[in-house]
Amino acid sequence: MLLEGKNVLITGASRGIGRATAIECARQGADVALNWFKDREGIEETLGEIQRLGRRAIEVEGDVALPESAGRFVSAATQALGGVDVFVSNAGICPFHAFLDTPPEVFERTMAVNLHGAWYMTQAAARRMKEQGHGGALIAISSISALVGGGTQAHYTPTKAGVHSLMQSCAIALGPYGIRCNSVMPGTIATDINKEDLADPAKRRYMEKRIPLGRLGEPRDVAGCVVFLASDLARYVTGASVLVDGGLFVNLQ
Ligand code: NAD
Ligand code: RM4
Repeated sequence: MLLEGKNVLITGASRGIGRATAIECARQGADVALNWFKDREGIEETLGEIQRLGRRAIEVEGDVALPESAGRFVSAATQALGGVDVFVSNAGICPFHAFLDTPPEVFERTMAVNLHGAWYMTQAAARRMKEQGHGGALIAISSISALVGGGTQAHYTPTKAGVHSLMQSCAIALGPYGIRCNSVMPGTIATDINKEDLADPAKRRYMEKRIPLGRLGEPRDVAGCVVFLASDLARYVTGASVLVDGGLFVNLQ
């Protein structure tokens, strides 16, 4: 019960890594507030699983790309749960596209959701934590893509480097308030975001072969790391980033 008594807010919690993180946080004793967008069926499933664990959960619809979604989410969570202890910026998109003909709309939407959304949400959660006066933990779901490129991800990888950098700057800005800021860098985790990209069996096998642990990641592999960073076990960890990639990043030679 690493998160007993904590209220955890998570964006993009209707499926994938966000859902697994919400469920693991609840299993560890947290109450949760879940942001979602255009995926009612998914969020109902996440809520159902959390209620079965006997924890409190609320859902708040909102497009993270809109600045006003952030204040609404944090206010609703504060009202329903009583405060904000942990905030996880997870919502993201990756519409794989060849660089040379990526249209401006695809680039701008990816930036707006992944980077601007993370920024507004993080700021709103941090403001609330400062008001409460007892610290907190901010965690961004960055990526191995913050460190390496992707030929069909040139609009995406800068957003993941961006949220990693955001956590580094926030660690400095918010340290005086006892607010810890870290990022998690998943490798390749099998979710809907890359279902199509990995549908080609040759590409999937190639990816699997490059991972020392011999398999793609599962959403719950990432959730465990988020729980650690959110918990008091990580009380002296801030400004850090943790790769959760089965060893993929170091497997260069
Ligand atoms: P996913 O597609 O399963 O989940 C993405 C979630 O974000 C969904 O619940 C979706 O509804 C939500 N979302 C999308 N746009 C939104 C918006 N505008 N407002 C609010 N919610 C929105 O994908 P996932 O793999 O679980 O991705 C979650 C995060 O993990 C993303 O930030 C992604 O960049 C990151 N990540 C994923 C991988 C991977 O290999 N799957 C690797 C590294 C990082
Ligand atoms: C990650 C990483 C993965 C990819 C997802 C969509 O950051 O690049 O390999 O599948 O994004």
